[in-house]
Amino acid sequence: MSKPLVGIIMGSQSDLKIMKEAAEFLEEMKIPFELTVVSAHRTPKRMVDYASTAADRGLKVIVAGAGGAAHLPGMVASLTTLPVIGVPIKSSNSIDGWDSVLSILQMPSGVPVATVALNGSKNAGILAAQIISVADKAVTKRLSQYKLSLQKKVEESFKEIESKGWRRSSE
Ligand code: RP5
Repeated sequence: MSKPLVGIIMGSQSDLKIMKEAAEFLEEMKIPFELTVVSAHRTPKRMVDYASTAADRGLKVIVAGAGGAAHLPGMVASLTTLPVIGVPIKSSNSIDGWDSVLSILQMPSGVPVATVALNGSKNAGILAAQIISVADKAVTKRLSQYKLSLQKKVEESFKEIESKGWRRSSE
């Protein structure tokens, strides 16, 4: 099996229902990844070990998801030079989701985390694939096909809507 290029980590197993969307996209793009639970608050030593060895283990990008007081993505970013994509998760301990969005988004200058939307794990997988594609033409090709499929879906939807004969109000 090929060595993982993307590390997907999350603060709790309860995050998996959201985080699996990143994994599924990477599978679709045939990008090897690893997926595990690393908690900033409950397993801090594991977090330090994971983040500080990630680059030497061959990972190219880390996707980190957490809810509530979501410190995992930022702390991991402080321990590695790899790009870190943060996924805020609306979890059982979230107030309304803004708590984890802001915890992940509002990083101090010098320690960026590329933050996707609340529960936006699929976009995190897409962004990770785009980072990998910079040095991998086969992934670039698969991503182009994916983007084309998005375009086709919208084309089909506007053709269907327009076929109903509705007109714009200015016409
Ligand atoms: C966060 O607390 C985790 O990332 C999760 O989103 C949330 C709740 O964790 P559990 O109580 O479900 O383990 O650290």
